[in-house]
Amino acid sequence: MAKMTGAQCLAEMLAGYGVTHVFMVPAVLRRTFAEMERRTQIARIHTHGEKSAAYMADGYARASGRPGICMAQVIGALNLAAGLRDAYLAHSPVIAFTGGRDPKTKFRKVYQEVDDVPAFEPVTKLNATVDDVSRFPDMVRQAFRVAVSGAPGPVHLQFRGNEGQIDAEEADMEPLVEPLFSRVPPFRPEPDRAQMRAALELLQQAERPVIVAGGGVRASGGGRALTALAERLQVPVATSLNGKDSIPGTHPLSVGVVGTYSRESANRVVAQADLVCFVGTEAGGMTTHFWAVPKIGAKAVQIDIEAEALGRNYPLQAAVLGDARTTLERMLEAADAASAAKRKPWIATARGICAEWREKYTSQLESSAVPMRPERLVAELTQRAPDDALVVVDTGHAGMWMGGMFDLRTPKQNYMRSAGHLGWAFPAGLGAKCATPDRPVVVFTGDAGLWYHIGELETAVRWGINTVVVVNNNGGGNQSKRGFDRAYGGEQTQKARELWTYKMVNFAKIAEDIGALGIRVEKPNDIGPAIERAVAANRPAVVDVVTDIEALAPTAVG
Ligand SMILES: Cc1ncc(C[n+]2csc(CCOP(=O)(O)OP(=O)(O)O)c2C)c(N)n1
Ligand SMILES: [Mg+2]
Repeated sequence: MAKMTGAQCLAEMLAGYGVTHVFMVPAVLRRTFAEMERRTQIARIHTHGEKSAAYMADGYARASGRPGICMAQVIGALNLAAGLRDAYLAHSPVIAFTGGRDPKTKFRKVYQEVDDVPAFEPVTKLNATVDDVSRFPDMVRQAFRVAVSGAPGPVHLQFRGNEGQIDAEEADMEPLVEPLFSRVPPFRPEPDRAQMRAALELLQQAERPVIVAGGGVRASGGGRALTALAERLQVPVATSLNGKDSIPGTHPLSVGVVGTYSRESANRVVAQADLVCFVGTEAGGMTTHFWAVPKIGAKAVQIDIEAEALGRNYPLQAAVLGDARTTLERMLEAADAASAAKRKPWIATARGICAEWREKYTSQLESSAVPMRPERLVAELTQRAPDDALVVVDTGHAGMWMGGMFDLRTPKQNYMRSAGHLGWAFPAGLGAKCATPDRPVVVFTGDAGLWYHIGELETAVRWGINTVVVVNNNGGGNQSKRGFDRAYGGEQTQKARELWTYKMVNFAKIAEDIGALGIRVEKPNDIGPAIERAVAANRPAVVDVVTDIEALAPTAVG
């Protein structure tokens, strides 16, 4: 134990946990920032908003498996809480620090203050206050422990003082660090042998099984074990959006993303399966097209690290509690390859369904139309994304186009997606690049998505965060078009377009103005070279691709 300030303790602990960047809007924990400069190499990225700071921390966390740290003073706390929502939905280990009320002044209408703590409740696994400086070490350790354990997720610590001035106080403390909790997963629980065998037997007996792999496979680094098991037993693999990078899209057993933002082939294969094996997925609404694919009552087995996920949405023939990678490895060790032969016809059927999907969409994927088809843009990205690219995708149409039509070509490529919040991808892509500076990071977003946090282009330039942003720019949020047609009882009025269209803007020009590389693309043959140039530039870059505002992504097959 040594007498030290909270600021010294916190700076040393963050460095000890391997934190390389923190994301925030000042002013919070100011003395901690001074100590970071004195004692650590931590980069202190100040952003243009607390929500984007949270998204950057989220992108950092999902890209690296290490907790992402974001911060706000009391007045920015709810902006930060709003930004934890996506991390909560996607099980991303984000740790948020805020300033908070001082017992000496609370309830006296102190400047900028409300009780922020309740607002963090629905978006965190742990939501706690640090009221005495001597609690810094144990509370920070608990924050890391909770964020990365089990199904990971956000944590909030509120530090006393609107700017967390408690960090100036002294106590006898030891800045003890537990490296075990510096990344996901700290533990790899072994499955119960009998339960694992029961699931395996069912998979081996099935004639038309399918595996649905989710974000839990990605978090446990289970992609290789998943692919090996699928190959050994000859089982097609569909994924959730969060699990898209657990098997390359070009693998012969991959049938695509299943659910609502999906690929028709995946939905058809899952709907025809005689057994669905869920691995590391909550089998939530998005992954099952609101429990229509497969239908409730379909024969199912499930593997998850959280007991409460097992059977929540589908009654199970076998439930296996365990780490996804470990469980898949145990199944692989025990798998009977001879059982694969009977699934030859099923594999042929699944391949046929995939071929039908490709044939159906070839004309769009190869379209030379102007204004361009988004399908062509996505096909170009499949071909041009570097072999080790980390692709970060927004929601809405971006999630539909990319989830359904983009393919990862190698196991070294990764994919992360907004769990529902428009505007997440750009800041998340900046955070991801901070976490993995040696990898090309490519963001895919619509124009409405980019507008949300476009100010962070300045952050990217200021810090040299060389993320490439590909904008599917149609001058509006045209995913809303169908919804407004329905709302108007058929076809919307011309005036209704004011509800979802914007001024068509040249984002490449804005990027250039701020000091990034900007490339405007108006012809399909120019997309590929523009992406390659942007990736090679090693600068923050925006590839602004003008596409057809009437183009709508195919809806899910039920
Ligand atoms: C925070 C948030 N607010 C609203 C929405 C609803 N929403 C989904 S897609 C979308 C428009 C998307 O526009 P854009 O990014 O330009 O993509 P496009 O549909 O034009 O391809 C909206 C408003 C959302 N997903 N998240
Ligand atoms: Mg748009």
